[in-house]
Amino acid sequence: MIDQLNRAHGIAGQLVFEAGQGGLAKAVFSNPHATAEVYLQGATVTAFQPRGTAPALWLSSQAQFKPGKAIRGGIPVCWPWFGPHPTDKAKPQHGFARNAEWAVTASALLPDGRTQLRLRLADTAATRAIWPHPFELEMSVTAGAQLEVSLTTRNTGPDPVEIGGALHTYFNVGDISRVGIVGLDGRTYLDQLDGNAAKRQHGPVTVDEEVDRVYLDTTDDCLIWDAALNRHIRVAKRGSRTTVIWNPWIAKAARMADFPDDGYLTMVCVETANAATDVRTLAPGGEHTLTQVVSVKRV
Ligand code: TA6
Repeated sequence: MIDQLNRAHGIAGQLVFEAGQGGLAKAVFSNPHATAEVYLQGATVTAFQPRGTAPALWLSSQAQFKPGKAIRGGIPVCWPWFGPHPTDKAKPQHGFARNAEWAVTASALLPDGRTQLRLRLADTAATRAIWPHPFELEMSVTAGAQLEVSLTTRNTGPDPVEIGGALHTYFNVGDISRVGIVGLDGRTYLDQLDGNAAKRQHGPVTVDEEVDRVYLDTTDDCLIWDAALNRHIRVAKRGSRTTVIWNPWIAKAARMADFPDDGYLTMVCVETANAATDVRTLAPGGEHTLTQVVSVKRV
């Protein structure tokens, strides 16, 4: 498997496939701009580190790397719904794309020195048993000074389908008590911790308790100001009008087996989503692309 991947898609000195944690296949990017890693499990980007700065993404030290299990950290792909299934709680939280093994379809060294990997997931009997629709999903991961991740959904079936989801990105921060997230001031959010009550954001988002919010009607960039690491991380997006902010804080961190008890101190999720009022309906043959662009700036 690994040898086959390297023969078909490896790029000498830029992109190599190897057995990662739990023996799961991963692609390792290395170019003059940055290093990055993508597991075929869930097409999960688990690392992105621009040269000269600390890792931009947070990956749980207790993440379980095994088939069928979402990797805790990096950029899990929530699809074809965000959060619990709208009507059937027995269906997997955040859909099934992050639990599935994706196939590599292409790789490229782009003229500007960035490295690109493309992966694909299409319907199977197993997915149709969960969600009775044909589909084709493509993930494109491009690593350079910025990380660009795009998830394209194609409706390959005869009926319209409703698509939700998110690029559920875990960002690495030096000290959550010294973090402010700018870009959501004045926006309405649904507070997932208060019965989805609609509230308004005043000023930067700061975290000193569990935060689980779906911000509505926003296409703006978010800036994660990280004083402890003297940097900010810009999170830009396309194809999304909802941004989710999450930090589990102490009690929830302690309850998650794949999340270290003190992990909440050095992470925050800023997720590029199609959730709540922002789910999309795709006509037969239609497609939708959800894109997140991450860049780091020392300040
Ligand atoms: O993005 C926020 C959220 O929906 C939270 O409610 C929390 O459940 C988080 O996702 C992680 O979900 P997971 O299924 O990966 O444990």
